[in-house]
Amino acid sequence: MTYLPKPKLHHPAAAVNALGYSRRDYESAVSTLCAGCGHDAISAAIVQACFELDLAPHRVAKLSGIGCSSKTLQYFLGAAHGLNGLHGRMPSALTGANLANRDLIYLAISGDGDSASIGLGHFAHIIRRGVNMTYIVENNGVYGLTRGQFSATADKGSAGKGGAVNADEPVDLVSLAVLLGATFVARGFSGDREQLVPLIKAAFLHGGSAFIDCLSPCVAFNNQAGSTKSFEYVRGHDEAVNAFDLVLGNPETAEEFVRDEDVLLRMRKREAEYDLHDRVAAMAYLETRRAAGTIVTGLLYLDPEPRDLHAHLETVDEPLTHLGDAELCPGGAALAAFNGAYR
Ligand SMILES: Cc1ncc(C[n+]2csc(CCOP(=O)(O)OP(=O)(O)O)c2C)c(N)n1
Ligand code: SF4
Ligand SMILES: [Mg+2]
Repeated sequence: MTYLPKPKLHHPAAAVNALGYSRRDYESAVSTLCAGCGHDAISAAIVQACFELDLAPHRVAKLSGIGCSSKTLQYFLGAAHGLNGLHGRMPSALTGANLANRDLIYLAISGDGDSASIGLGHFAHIIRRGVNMTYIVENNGVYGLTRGQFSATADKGSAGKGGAVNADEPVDLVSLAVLLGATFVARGFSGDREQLVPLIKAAFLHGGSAFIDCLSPCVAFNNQAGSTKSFEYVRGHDEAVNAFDLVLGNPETAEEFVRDEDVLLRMRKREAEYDLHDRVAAMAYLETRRAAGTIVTGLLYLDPEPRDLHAHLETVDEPLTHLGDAELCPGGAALAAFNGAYR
Protein backbone atom coordinates (compact mmCIF):
# COMPACT_ATOMS: atom_id res chain seq x y z
CA MET A 1 0.00 0.00 0.00
CA THR A 2 1.43 3.45 -0.86
CA TYR A 3 1.45 6.07 1.86
CA LEU A 4 2.86 9.50 2.66
CA PRO A 5 4.98 9.55 5.81
CA LYS A 6 4.59 12.50 8.19
CA PRO A 7 7.75 14.39 9.18
CA LYS A 8 9.14 13.10 12.48
CA LEU A 9 9.97 16.58 13.80
CA HIS A 10 8.01 17.79 16.84
CA HIS A 11 7.32 21.37 17.73
CA PRO A 12 9.58 21.92 20.76
CA ALA A 13 6.64 23.28 22.76
CA ALA A 14 4.28 20.39 21.89
CA ALA A 15 2.57 18.99 25.00
CA VAL A 16 3.89 15.61 26.13
CA ASN A 17 2.29 12.95 28.31
CA ALA A 18 3.72 10.94 31.24
CA LEU A 19 5.77 8.81 28.81
CA GLY A 20 7.27 11.90 27.21
CA TYR A 21 5.35 11.35 23.96
CA SER A 22 3.54 14.09 22.06
CA ARG A 23 0.37 13.51 20.04
CA ARG A 24 2.58 13.21 16.96
CA ASP A 25 4.08 10.01 18.42
CA TYR A 26 0.60 8.44 18.23
CA GLU A 27 0.02 9.44 14.61
CA SER A 28 1.31 7.75 11.47
CA ALA A 29 1.05 8.33 7.70
CA VAL A 30 -0.93 11.19 6.11
CA SER A 31 -4.52 10.11 5.42
CA THR A 32 -5.51 9.57 1.80
CA LEU A 33 -9.24 9.36 2.58
CA CYS A 34 -11.65 11.93 1.07
CA ALA A 35 -11.43 15.34 2.76
CA GLY A 36 -14.16 15.46 5.43
CA CYS A 37 -14.55 11.66 5.78
CA GLY A 38 -15.86 10.79 9.24
CA HIS A 39 -13.26 8.05 9.59
CA ASP A 40 -10.43 10.61 9.89
CA ALA A 41 -12.14 12.13 12.94
CA ILE A 42 -12.21 8.66 14.57
CA SER A 43 -8.47 8.21 13.92
CA ALA A 44 -7.89 11.61 15.57
CA ALA A 45 -10.00 10.53 18.57
CA ILE A 46 -7.96 7.31 18.89
CA VAL A 47 -4.72 9.36 18.85
CA GLN A 48 -6.12 11.67 21.54
CA ALA A 49 -7.36 8.76 23.71
CA CYS A 50 -4.01 6.91 23.56
CA PHE A 51 -2.09 10.13 24.27
CA GLU A 52 -4.26 10.92 27.29
CA LEU A 53 -4.03 7.35 28.63
CA ASP A 54 -0.20 7.37 28.34
CA LEU A 55 -0.34 4.15 26.31
CA ALA A 56 2.97 2.99 24.90
CA PRO A 57 2.19 2.57 21.17
CA HIS A 58 4.22 -0.65 20.88
CA ARG A 59 1.94 -2.26 23.48
CA VAL A 60 -1.03 -1.97 21.09
CA ALA A 61 -1.97 -4.47 18.38
CA LYS A 62 -4.31 -2.88 15.79
CA LEU A 63 -6.13 -5.13 13.34
CA SER A 64 -8.65 -4.44 10.59
CA GLY A 65 -10.38 -5.96 7.58
CA ILE A 66 -10.89 -4.23 4.21
CA GLY A 67 -12.59 -0.91 3.42
CA CYS A 68 -11.84 2.81 3.82
CA SER A 69 -12.40 2.33 7.58
CA SER A 70 -9.97 -0.58 7.70
CA LYS A 71 -7.39 1.48 5.78
CA THR A 72 -7.21 3.93 8.68
CA LEU A 73 -4.77 1.65 10.56
CA GLN A 74 -2.15 3.41 8.41
CA TYR A 75 -3.01 6.79 9.93
CA PHE A 76 -2.49 6.28 13.68
CA LEU A 77 -0.19 4.44 16.10
CA GLY A 78 2.62 3.95 13.61
CA ALA A 79 4.69 2.13 16.24
CA ALA A 80 1.96 -0.40 17.10
CA HIS A 81 1.72 -3.96 15.81
CA GLY A 82 -0.68 -4.02 12.86
CA LEU A 83 -2.53 -6.36 10.51
CA ASN A 84 -4.83 -5.58 7.59
CA GLY A 85 -6.76 -8.83 7.29
CA LEU A 86 -9.20 -10.12 4.70
CA HIS A 87 -12.61 -8.49 4.24
CA GLY A 88 -14.77 -9.46 7.25
CA ARG A 89 -12.24 -11.96 8.64
CA MET A 90 -10.25 -9.75 11.02
CA PRO A 91 -11.96 -11.19 14.15
CA SER A 92 -10.39 -14.63 13.63
CA ALA A 93 -6.91 -13.14 13.36
CA LEU A 94 -7.48 -10.99 16.43
CA THR A 95 -8.81 -13.93 18.47
CA GLY A 96 -5.72 -15.96 17.59
CA ALA A 97 -3.33 -13.11 18.39
CA ASN A 98 -5.08 -12.47 21.72
CA LEU A 99 -4.88 -16.16 22.63
CA ALA A 100 -1.17 -16.25 21.83
CA ASN A 101 -0.26 -12.98 23.58
CA ARG A 102 -2.71 -11.73 26.20
CA ASP A 103 -0.29 -8.95 27.21
CA LEU A 104 -0.99 -6.65 24.26
CA ILE A 105 -3.84 -4.14 24.07
CA TYR A 106 -6.07 -5.13 21.16
CA LEU A 107 -7.78 -2.59 18.91
CA ALA A 108 -10.09 -3.81 16.12
CA ILE A 109 -11.07 -1.33 13.40
CA SER A 110 -13.80 -2.29 10.97
CA GLY A 111 -16.53 -0.97 8.70
CA ASP A 112 -20.25 -1.69 8.58
CA GLY A 113 -19.73 -3.71 5.39
CA ASP A 114 -16.78 -5.50 6.95
CA SER A 115 -18.58 -6.40 10.21
CA ALA A 116 -22.33 -6.39 9.45
CA SER A 117 -22.37 -7.70 5.86
CA ILE A 118 -19.63 -10.15 4.83
CA GLY A 119 -18.16 -10.48 8.34
CA LEU A 120 -21.32 -10.79 10.44
CA GLY A 121 -20.57 -14.38 11.50
CA HIS A 122 -17.02 -13.49 12.51
CA PHE A 123 -18.26 -10.43 14.41
CA ALA A 124 -20.82 -12.52 16.31
CA HIS A 125 -18.27 -15.08 17.45
CA ILE A 126 -15.56 -12.69 18.62
CA ILE A 127 -18.15 -10.87 20.73
CA ARG A 128 -19.75 -13.98 22.23
CA ARG A 129 -16.31 -15.37 23.11
CA GLY A 130 -15.55 -12.27 25.20
CA VAL A 131 -12.21 -11.45 23.59
CA ASN A 132 -10.56 -8.64 25.57
CA MET A 133 -10.37 -5.81 23.00
CA THR A 134 -11.78 -2.51 21.83
CA TYR A 135 -13.76 -3.13 18.63
CA ILE A 136 -14.78 0.00 16.68
CA VAL A 137 -17.07 -0.11 13.66
CA GLU A 138 -16.85 3.07 11.57
CA ASN A 139 -20.46 2.97 10.44
CA ASN A 140 -21.50 4.92 7.32
CA GLY A 141 -24.24 2.62 6.00
CA VAL A 142 -22.43 2.02 2.71
CA TYR A 143 -19.48 0.23 1.18
CA GLY A 144 -17.43 3.43 0.83
CA LEU A 145 -14.37 1.86 -0.78
CA THR A 146 -16.37 0.19 -3.56
CA ARG A 147 -18.30 3.40 -4.29
CA GLY A 148 -21.38 3.53 -2.13
CA GLN A 149 -23.55 0.40 -2.33
CA PHE A 150 -25.91 0.00 0.69
CA SER A 151 -24.40 -2.09 3.48
CA ALA A 152 -26.33 -4.18 6.01
CA THR A 153 -26.56 -1.26 8.46
CA ALA A 154 -28.36 1.01 5.96
CA ASP A 155 -31.75 1.95 7.41
CA LYS A 156 -34.92 0.86 5.68
CA GLY A 157 -36.17 3.85 3.67
CA SER A 158 -32.79 5.58 3.56
CA ALA A 159 -32.05 7.05 0.12
CA GLY A 160 -28.74 6.44 -1.66
CA LYS A 161 -26.84 9.04 -3.66
CA GLY A 162 -28.32 7.85 -6.96
CA GLY A 163 -31.87 8.03 -5.54
CA ALA A 164 -32.41 4.31 -4.83
CA VAL A 165 -34.24 3.62 -1.56
CA ASN A 166 -33.08 0.80 0.71
CA ALA A 167 -35.88 -1.73 1.23
CA ASP A 168 -34.15 -4.05 3.70
CA GLU A 169 -34.20 -4.06 7.49
CA PRO A 170 -30.90 -2.87 9.01
CA VAL A 171 -28.59 -4.87 11.25
CA ASP A 172 -28.23 -2.88 14.49
CA LEU A 173 -24.75 -3.80 15.71
CA VAL A 174 -25.28 -2.21 19.13
CA SER A 175 -28.32 -4.36 19.97
CA LEU A 176 -26.55 -7.38 18.54
CA ALA A 177 -23.44 -6.76 20.67
CA VAL A 178 -25.55 -6.50 23.85
CA LEU A 179 -27.45 -9.67 22.91
CA LEU A 180 -24.24 -11.58 22.17
CA GLY A 181 -22.69 -10.77 25.54
CA ALA A 182 -20.32 -7.83 24.97
CA THR A 183 -19.55 -6.37 28.40
CA PHE A 184 -19.07 -2.76 27.25
CA VAL A 185 -21.29 -1.42 24.47
CA ALA A 186 -21.41 2.17 23.25
CA ARG A 187 -22.46 4.27 20.29
CA GLY A 188 -20.61 7.41 19.26
CA PHE A 189 -20.53 9.84 16.36
CA SER A 190 -17.41 10.98 14.53
CA GLY A 191 -18.85 14.52 14.63
CA ASP A 192 -18.82 14.54 18.47
CA ARG A 193 -15.23 14.19 19.63
CA GLU A 194 -16.03 15.32 23.17
CA GLN A 195 -18.23 12.25 23.57
CA LEU A 196 -16.05 9.86 21.56
CA VAL A 197 -12.65 10.29 23.24
CA PRO A 198 -13.86 9.25 26.75
CA LEU A 199 -15.75 6.31 25.20
CA ILE A 200 -12.56 5.07 23.52
CA LYS A 201 -10.49 5.57 26.69
CA ALA A 202 -13.00 3.66 28.83
CA ALA A 203 -13.17 0.87 26.22
CA PHE A 204 -9.36 0.52 26.25
CA LEU A 205 -9.39 0.12 30.04
CA HIS A 206 -12.30 -2.33 30.09
CA GLY A 207 -11.20 -5.92 30.76
CA GLY A 208 -13.53 -7.69 28.31
CA SER A 209 -15.21 -7.32 24.94
CA ALA A 210 -15.74 -3.58 24.37
CA PHE A 211 -17.70 -2.59 21.30
CA ILE A 212 -18.23 0.94 19.91
CA ASP A 213 -20.53 1.53 16.97
CA CYS A 214 -19.35 4.91 15.67
CA LEU A 215 -21.51 6.69 13.12
CA SER A 216 -19.07 8.03 10.58
CA PRO A 217 -20.60 9.70 7.50
CA CYS A 218 -19.20 8.94 4.04
CA VAL A 219 -19.04 12.39 2.44
CA ALA A 220 -18.51 10.94 -1.05
CA PHE A 221 -21.43 8.47 -1.23
CA ASN A 222 -23.85 8.82 1.71
CA ASN A 223 -24.08 12.39 2.96
CA GLN A 224 -27.03 13.55 0.82
CA ALA A 225 -30.58 14.53 1.77
CA GLY A 226 -32.62 11.35 2.39
CA SER A 227 -29.70 9.45 3.92
CA THR A 228 -30.02 8.49 7.59
CA LYS A 229 -26.22 8.35 7.99
CA SER A 230 -25.39 11.91 6.84
CA PHE A 231 -23.79 14.48 9.18
CA GLU A 232 -26.96 16.54 9.15
CA TYR A 233 -29.30 13.62 9.87
CA VAL A 234 -27.18 12.18 12.70
CA ARG A 235 -26.79 15.62 14.32
CA GLY A 236 -30.54 16.11 14.16
CA HIS A 237 -31.46 12.69 15.62
CA ASP A 238 -28.62 11.98 18.08
CA GLU A 239 -29.82 11.56 21.68
CA ALA A 240 -27.06 10.89 24.25
CA VAL A 241 -28.23 8.93 27.31
CA ASN A 242 -25.14 9.92 29.30
CA ALA A 243 -21.72 11.53 29.23
CA PHE A 244 -18.77 10.81 31.47
CA ASP A 245 -15.19 11.58 32.44
CA LEU A 246 -12.68 8.94 33.37
CA VAL A 247 -11.19 8.99 36.84
CA LEU A 248 -8.16 6.79 37.40
CA GLY A 249 -6.80 5.93 40.84
CA ASN A 250 -9.14 5.77 43.78
CA PRO A 251 -10.91 9.02 44.58
CA GLU A 252 -13.76 9.22 47.08
CA THR A 253 -16.61 7.19 45.63
CA ALA A 254 -19.58 9.44 45.12
CA GLU A 255 -23.09 8.72 43.97
CA GLU A 256 -22.47 9.73 40.38
CA PHE A 257 -19.56 7.34 39.90
CA VAL A 258 -19.88 4.07 38.03
CA ARG A 259 -17.14 1.53 38.63
CA ASP A 260 -15.62 -0.57 35.85
CA GLU A 261 -13.13 -2.79 37.69
CA ASP A 262 -10.42 -0.30 38.85
CA VAL A 263 -11.65 2.58 36.72
CA LEU A 264 -14.23 5.07 37.86
CA LEU A 265 -16.45 6.79 35.34
CA ARG A 266 -17.93 10.07 36.57
CA MET A 267 -21.33 9.87 34.92
CA ARG A 268 -23.61 12.70 34.00
CA LYS A 269 -26.94 11.13 33.18
CA ARG A 270 -28.99 12.84 30.52
CA GLU A 271 -31.74 10.22 30.48
CA ALA A 272 -32.65 9.84 34.17
CA GLU A 273 -34.32 6.44 33.78
CA TYR A 274 -31.51 4.80 31.84
CA ASP A 275 -29.74 2.02 33.80
CA LEU A 276 -26.59 1.00 31.92
CA HIS A 277 -26.16 -2.18 34.00
CA ASP A 278 -29.57 -3.59 33.03
CA ARG A 279 -29.07 -5.61 29.85
CA VAL A 280 -32.73 -6.39 29.17
CA ALA A 281 -33.85 -2.82 29.83
CA ALA A 282 -31.06 -1.51 27.59
CA MET A 283 -32.22 -3.72 24.71
CA ALA A 284 -35.85 -2.65 25.16
CA TYR A 285 -34.86 1.04 25.33
CA LEU A 286 -32.67 0.82 22.22
CA GLU A 287 -35.39 -0.90 20.23
CA THR A 288 -38.10 1.53 21.33
CA ARG A 289 -36.00 4.60 20.54
CA ARG A 290 -34.87 3.12 17.22
CA ALA A 291 -38.50 2.59 16.22
CA ALA A 292 -39.13 6.26 17.06
CA GLY A 293 -36.31 7.30 14.70
CA THR A 294 -33.84 8.33 17.41
CA ILE A 295 -30.12 7.54 17.29
CA VAL A 296 -29.22 6.71 20.89
CA THR A 297 -25.57 7.42 21.76
CA GLY A 298 -23.37 7.18 24.86
CA LEU A 299 -22.28 4.26 27.03
CA LEU A 300 -25.25 1.94 26.60
CA TYR A 301 -24.32 -1.21 28.51
CA LEU A 302 -21.61 -2.00 31.03
CA ASP A 303 -20.83 -5.14 33.00
CA PRO A 304 -18.41 -3.88 35.67
CA GLU A 305 -17.03 -7.36 36.31
CA PRO A 306 -16.27 -8.73 32.86
CA ARG A 307 -14.78 -12.16 32.25
CA ASP A 308 -12.78 -12.57 29.08
CA LEU A 309 -11.86 -15.45 26.76
CA HIS A 310 -8.78 -16.34 28.85
CA ALA A 311 -10.91 -16.58 32.00
CA HIS A 312 -13.40 -18.83 30.15
CA LEU A 313 -10.59 -21.09 28.90
CA GLU A 314 -8.62 -20.96 32.18
CA THR A 315 -5.38 -20.25 30.34
CA VAL A 316 -2.19 -19.54 32.26
CA ASP A 317 -1.42 -15.92 33.22
CA GLU A 318 1.84 -15.92 31.28
CA PRO A 319 1.28 -15.12 27.57
CA LEU A 320 1.70 -18.31 25.51
CA THR A 321 4.27 -16.51 23.35
CA HIS A 322 6.52 -16.19 26.42
CA LEU A 323 6.52 -19.90 27.24
CA GLY A 324 9.32 -22.23 26.18
CA ASP A 325 9.14 -25.66 24.53
CA ALA A 326 9.16 -27.47 27.88
CA GLU A 327 5.98 -25.70 29.07
CA LEU A 328 4.20 -25.79 25.71
CA CYS A 329 5.04 -29.43 25.03
CA PRO A 330 5.02 -31.37 28.31
CA GLY A 331 5.95 -34.67 26.62
CA GLY A 332 4.44 -38.02 25.64
CA ALA A 333 3.57 -39.20 29.14
CA ALA A 334 1.55 -36.08 29.92
CA LEU A 335 -0.24 -36.37 26.55
CA ALA A 336 -1.09 -40.03 27.20
CA ALA A 337 -2.48 -39.14 30.66
CA PHE A 338 -4.54 -36.30 29.15
CA ASN A 339 -5.96 -38.52 26.39
CA GLY A 340 -6.59 -41.24 28.97
CA ALA A 341 -8.90 -38.92 30.86
CA TYR A 342 -11.28 -38.96 27.87
CA ARG A 343 -11.45 -42.75 27.49
C1 LIG B 1 -13.96 -11.16 -0.08
C2 LIG B 1 -14.14 -9.76 -0.59
N1 LIG B 1 -15.34 -9.39 -1.10
C3 LIG B 1 -15.52 -8.14 -1.55
C4 LIG B 1 -14.50 -7.23 -1.51
C5 LIG B 1 -14.71 -5.85 -2.08
N2 LIG B 1 -14.82 -4.84 -1.02
C6 LIG B 1 -13.74 -4.13 -0.62
S1 LIG B 1 -14.12 -3.02 0.59
C7 LIG B 1 -15.75 -3.49 0.55
C8 LIG B 1 -16.77 -2.86 1.44
C9 LIG B 1 -16.23 -1.97 2.50
O1 LIG B 1 -17.29 -1.42 3.23
P1 LIG B 1 -17.14 -1.05 4.73
O2 LIG B 1 -16.61 -2.18 5.52
O3 LIG B 1 -18.44 -0.48 5.19
O4 LIG B 1 -16.00 0.07 4.73
P2 LIG B 1 -16.04 1.60 4.25
O5 LIG B 1 -15.27 1.61 2.97
O6 LIG B 1 -17.46 2.01 4.09
O7 LIG B 1 -15.35 2.32 5.37
C10 LIG B 1 -15.97 -4.50 -0.37
C11 LIG B 1 -17.29 -5.12 -0.64
C12 LIG B 1 -13.26 -7.65 -0.98
N3 LIG B 1 -12.22 -6.82 -0.85
N4 LIG B 1 -13.11 -8.91 -0.53
S1 SF4 C 1 -15.36 6.98 -0.05
FE1 SF4 C 1 -16.52 7.58 1.78
S2 SF4 C 1 -15.74 6.22 3.42
FE2 SF4 C 1 -14.23 6.21 1.73
S3 SF4 C 1 -12.76 7.82 2.23
FE3 SF4 C 1 -14.30 8.74 0.90
S4 SF4 C 1 -15.79 9.62 2.33
FE4 SF4 C 1 -14.58 8.15 3.49
MG1 LIG D 1 -19.03 1.44 5.37
